[in-house]
Amino acid sequence: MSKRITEKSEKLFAEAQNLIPGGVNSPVRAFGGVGGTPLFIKSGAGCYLTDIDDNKYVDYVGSWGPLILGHAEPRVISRIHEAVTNGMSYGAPTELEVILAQLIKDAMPSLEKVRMVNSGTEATMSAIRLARGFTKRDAVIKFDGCYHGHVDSLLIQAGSGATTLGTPTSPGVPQDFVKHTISLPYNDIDAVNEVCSRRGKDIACIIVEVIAGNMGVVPPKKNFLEGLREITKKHGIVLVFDEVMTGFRVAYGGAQSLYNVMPDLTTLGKIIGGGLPVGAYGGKREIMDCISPVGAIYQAGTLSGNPVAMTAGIVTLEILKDKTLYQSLEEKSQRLAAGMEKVCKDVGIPAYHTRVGSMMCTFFTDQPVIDYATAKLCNTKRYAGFFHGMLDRGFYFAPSQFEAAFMSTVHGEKEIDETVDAFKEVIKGF
Ligand code: HOZ
Repeated sequence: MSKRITEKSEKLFAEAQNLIPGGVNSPVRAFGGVGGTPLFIKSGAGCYLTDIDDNKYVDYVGSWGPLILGHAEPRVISRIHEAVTNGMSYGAPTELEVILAQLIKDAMPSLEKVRMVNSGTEATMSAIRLARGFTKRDAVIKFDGCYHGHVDSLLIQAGSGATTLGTPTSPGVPQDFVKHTISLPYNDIDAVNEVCSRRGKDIACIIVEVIAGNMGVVPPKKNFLEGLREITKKHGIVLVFDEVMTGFRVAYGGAQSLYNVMPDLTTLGKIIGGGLPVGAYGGKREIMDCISPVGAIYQAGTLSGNPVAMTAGIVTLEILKDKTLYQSLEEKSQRLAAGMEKVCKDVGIPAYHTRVGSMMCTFFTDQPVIDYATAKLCNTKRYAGFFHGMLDRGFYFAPSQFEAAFMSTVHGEKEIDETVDAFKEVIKGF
């Protein structure tokens, strides 16, 4: 292992901090959860990232999930080039929006109608408004440690950067804006039942990350999703699956196809933009038709459905239609997760490993992680040691214990085995 030089990143970070709050445009990137200076990235190719000091890393962040095909996938890039030559955005309908909506509906039949937006945050914010307008109720149930973007009413007990930086409930969100939000422990169906049996008639929707991915990766317990479906049906509550991370990631049909539970509304992002900023929400026709201009619930966006982002999404989903890609993602992810798990056992480092398809997490803890309370018991100092040890050896994982690692279709066995070897070296030093 040669000593990495990160002079240019350090210099740029100092400059950036004078111009951009914390030097970053999204908090987790600042390395606050692990210490040190964030890397400034120059380029990405396949499963590799190169920073401005010319250090090369195997990337397990993949732009936080969207790059399931790796960086600068040639077919995606060439179609984007083509799209750009026709103009960037028209603020008027295009055929591309219809094509992407159809691809999404074919993959996830519970989305009878889809509205495109520009980010996951926009998607969840709009879905909440829609559920409230549709049911004419105000209260919303979310789960501790789930993160649905930086929507005011959902920014309580939130995971991701909010947890990483110790502000799961953000200042600046007036109490009045969250007085209708009820946050319950993830995976605790009894708690949901209890609240709904008392207040079912007040609750507009339950929003849940089908596989929680913002407190590390925490899969749903058996019957948790089925329980949510049953309870929401009984009380006329809209069930919203946040599949911003899991849609087209854990399966082509998303986590809902994997667990075979169909929500009323779904939010999407990440992969459906193929690396460009896109979000979407969709679901039952009778609910979706309450949105303006058919219904009265307002939601709009100048850049929504813009042709460049739609093109990136279309080509990505077309490539992903090849189901063998998911099989190979499963095998590679299994190889990495099993390798890391074995290393922890062999070396005697307590760790809990979770994985669903190509989303995975190593929690440094000696007990199972099933919810936010157990996720927070992890040894974050140890995670920081893991993160920097891996970085020094050329492997880029999320700079926070409370995020996921992502495999892409272009990671090879060679990179995976080298990752496991490096991991062994790192944790032997713990
Ligand atoms: N909220 C994102 C992860 N779940 C982090 C995005 C970023 O910092 O770029």
